[in-house]
Amino acid sequence: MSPRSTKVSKYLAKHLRHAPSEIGLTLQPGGWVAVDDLLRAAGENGFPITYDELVECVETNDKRRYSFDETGDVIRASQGHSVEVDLQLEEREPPEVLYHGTVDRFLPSILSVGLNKGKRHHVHLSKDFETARKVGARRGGPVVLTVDAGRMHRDGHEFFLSANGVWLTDAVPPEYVTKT
Ligand code: HQG
Repeated sequence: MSPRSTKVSKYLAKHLRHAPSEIGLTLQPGGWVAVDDLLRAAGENGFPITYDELVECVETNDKRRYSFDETGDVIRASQGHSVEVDLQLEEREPPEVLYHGTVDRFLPSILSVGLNKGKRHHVHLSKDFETARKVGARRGGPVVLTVDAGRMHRDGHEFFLSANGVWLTDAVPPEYVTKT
């Protein structure tokens, strides 16, 4: 990602996940907004983005955070929202094991009450260890937890897979979490 794309990505994260109303946008079901509305709102609110910059940001994004629908007329963040929106994700059977990256200081709480979603819609889980390690490293020395996703699913917990490959669930009770 170019430095400009990283800036655009951060702006999109803020307004497609957390604060659309701050620039006069409302997310449609699925989290979609019209590309024209987004570009107009960004320009009117002091962060002009060209259509080509938007496409470059979507296509080169390190985590494929954003996608256009098949018409190309609307865009959304695939996951990570805090604003209330129905992402219309389909329930999926998860792999036997998923990983969650965090830091040491959260461990006592996580091992006692489990993983909770905090401000986001879901707890975010990764299918590979390395991705989880990077997620944890955003906050300090990373600690990777193993989640018994297969067992959770058999016990009735729902899982969803975002368009960019992040596994999502409502909460992970502590009995399914192990420190690796
Ligand atoms: C922790 C980024 C104490 C949890 C990433 C995490 C991801 C608890 C933090 C995506 C807890 C929440 C999401 C408990 C959970 N007690 N701490 N009971 N349960 N926590 O940012 O998973 O770059 O909301 O371990 O790559 O870190 O934005 O979630 O440390 O995919 O696209 O509370 O965000 O993607 O933090 O990250 P977050 P996350 P993007």
